[in-house]
Amino acid sequence: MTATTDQISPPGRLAGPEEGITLDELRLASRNHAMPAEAMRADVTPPGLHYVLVHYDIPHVDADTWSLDIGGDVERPLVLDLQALRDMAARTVRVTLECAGNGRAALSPRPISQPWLAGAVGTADWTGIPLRQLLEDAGPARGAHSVVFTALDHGIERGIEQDYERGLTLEQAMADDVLVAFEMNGAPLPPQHGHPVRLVVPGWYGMAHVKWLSRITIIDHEYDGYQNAVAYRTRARPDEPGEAVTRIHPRALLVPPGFPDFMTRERALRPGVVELEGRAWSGWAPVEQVDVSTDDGATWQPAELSPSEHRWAWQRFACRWTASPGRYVLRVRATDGSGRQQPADQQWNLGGFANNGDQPVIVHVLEA
Ligand SMILES: Nc1nc2c(c(=O)[nH]1)N[C@H]1C(S)=C(S)[C@@H](COP(=O)(O)O)O[C@H]1N2
Ligand SMILES: [Mo]
Repeated sequence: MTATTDQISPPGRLAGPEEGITLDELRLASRNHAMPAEAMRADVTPPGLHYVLVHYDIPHVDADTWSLDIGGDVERPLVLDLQALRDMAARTVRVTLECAGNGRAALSPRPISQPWLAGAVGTADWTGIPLRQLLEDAGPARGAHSVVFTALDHGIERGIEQDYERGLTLEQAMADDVLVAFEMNGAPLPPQHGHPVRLVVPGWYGMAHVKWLSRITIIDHEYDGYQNAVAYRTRARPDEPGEAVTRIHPRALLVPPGFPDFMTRERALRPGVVELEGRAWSGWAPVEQVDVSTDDGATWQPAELSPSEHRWAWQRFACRWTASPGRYVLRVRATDGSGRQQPADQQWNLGGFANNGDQPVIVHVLEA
């Protein structure tokens, strides 16, 4: 008898009340790394420090034989190799990418999946061809509704065998700054970030940015594949349809001040005036305010927010703090122009998606 995909792929579940991180979660966590918090200091995340999330295996793709098919309900189906893409007029867009599951490990009960703390984020300069240009070249047929992005990685999720694949509506796909990208920070894409070509959908959570892109298909109905219709939805119970996860909710994170304890990562700091700095972002509207608390959220003061020319990248904020000896819990929270503000608590849902509760940073200010 051969195994069905159900038999080798467990259903989703929540951790028990006292259940620690499982070996399955540790295995995922050691493949999919976070950005170290100290890299929050840089506007563009240095190579290798950007977070990585891969559902299945990193596929081996030969850039010399790779090509991108654009077809389905179009007037002129296209096949483009890497050189053909490189010969077109490219653009570079600075984009902060964040995994929709960022913060999941702190939820209670914890959804068993990639157990992110708060580091599933990074910012890169992505260079590529505007997707709108490629779609216009192919000419969507009348009645075109959605665009499907199919990747070269393949696996099983919750019993369903699939290529990694996501859909956008035609309107979402035609938005400014959506790129079919072949460079990250001025170099060819590294294997783990989608070599040779990936999609970049600025302002959206990571799952929309399909890596190892191989096919773009225009369809005349709403896309109902696994990653859109089943996986990335916020639900309180498994039998609900839930809401699609789309844009990134506002978040601010500190560059951890001082120096860390090896095990706990709690911070030690000498007394005196310190500049607290960090970065803040939102996919809904530009960040308008960042507040800082040094008393665990009891009181807040606004930080100074640096102006930014990059709509889709995080912005620096800073404030001065006169630190005197003692133990402190620092918190920062962002508010964007749509009125969304980071809540004090993580929002719970079954997948642990889009939760953007503000993060405590524990600081011990030493005696002088
Ligand atoms: N083909 C493919 N694309 C993918 C994924 C994947 O597993 N396969 N993971 C998605 C998810 S969930 C995230 S958060 C981002 C992560 O992008 P990065 O690894 O470049 O940071 O890629 C997205 N694109
Ligand atoms: Mo993700």
